[in-house]
Parts: sequence; structure tokens; C-alpha cells
Amino acid sequence: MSPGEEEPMRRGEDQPMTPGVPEPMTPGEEPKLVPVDSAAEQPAPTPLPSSEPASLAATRAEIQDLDADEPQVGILMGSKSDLPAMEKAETELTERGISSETRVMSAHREPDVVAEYAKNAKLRGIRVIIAGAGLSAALPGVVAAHTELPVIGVPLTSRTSVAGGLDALLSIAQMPPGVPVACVGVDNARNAAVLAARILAA
Ligand code: AIR
Repeated sequence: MSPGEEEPMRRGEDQPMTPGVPEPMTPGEEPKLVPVDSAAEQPAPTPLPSSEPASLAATRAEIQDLDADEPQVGILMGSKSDLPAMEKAETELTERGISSETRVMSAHREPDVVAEYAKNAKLRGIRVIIAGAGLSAALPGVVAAHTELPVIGVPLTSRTSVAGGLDALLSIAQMPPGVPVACVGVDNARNAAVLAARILAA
């Protein structure tokens, strides 16, 4: 070695060994692998590419678990006398594994209760509201006035209906521009549930 020339670094002295990487060898020498003695020396695993941070995805999953039993659909009706027709909606949703809650509230007899329910529904995790009423059937429209959630109206026949429920059908279908209510056939609460399921699956 001439003066000024650096002495080549010898393996095992200053040069760090890379775990799992074969050491340089001389011709004819068998390759030697440097042993990996602890997991701590391994490089951290590269996280899988994801569109959102892992912590956010985990939080979302936790919220979904927590909300598993919360109702997704609110089934409302104007009177207890509407129950025989409206329970078909609940049956259909249950058969499809969709959680729901059923409430009796009248847009004319208890307007504040209806407004309160509609205003809080989205915050409570409800995603679709089915509302059935007979006669001057204001319930679906009033609910739609207080929430951005999709509302499906079910026109019902009742003891004093005129024209076989046409009164309720027109009350529900003839909403003013900007405040839509979906409307199924007279007494067809089951179709309202099928439509709710389709909205949830969209
Ligand atoms: N109704 C109740 N409040 C407002 C309306 N439109 C409807 C109910 C029911 C009908 O009136 O939805 O279909 C008769 O109600 P009840 O309580 O007299 O049997």
C-alpha cells in the first residue's frame, strides 16, 4: 500500500453487517448468510397502499360495529289503526336483514313529535324513512320537510277513506317542487320496504 492510500475496510471491523445479506466472498468460497437474531433488526413492514390512513379506516370499522344494531329505516304511521297495513314493511325489512324501528305519530295530532323525529333521524343513523297515513295523509310530506333523508310514503285506506284511498294517494304524491316524497301503491307497505332496501344498497 503506497502512502496516502487508504487501507481497505475489513469485514467484521467497522463495516456494519446487513442481516440476511450474503457477505462478499472469494472465488470457491461457500456463500455465508449473516444470521438474523431478532425481529427488532428487521425493517418495519411496508403498510399496504390504502386510500385513507389506517387509523381512520379502523375508526370507521369501529363505528360500523357500534351501529350494527341501530335502525337503518324508520317506519312511521299516522295512527295505531294503520298498523295492520304498515307491519308488512317491517316484516319485509326483517327478512332482508335490515334493522328498523316503528313509531306511531300523527302529522296533524302531534306535529311537534313528527318534526322532532324527522330532524333527529339522520343524526341517529336512520337512512331512509317510510311513512304511511290515510285520509289527508300529510305525514310523509311533513317528515320530508324536516329532513334530507329519502322519504317513502305509503297511502293507506282507512274506515272513512274516499275513492278507495285516492285521498291519501294524492296527498302523498302531489308534493310541491323541491320537497319530494316517493310514493308506492295504496296499502302497499311491502313495496316501500323493497324500495328502502334498494336505496340502502345503492
Ligand atoms: N291520520 C292521522 N293523523 C293524520 C292523518 N291523516 C290518518 C291515519 C289513519 C286515519 O287518519 O293515518 O289512516 C284514521 O286515523 P284514526 O286514528 O282515526 O284511526
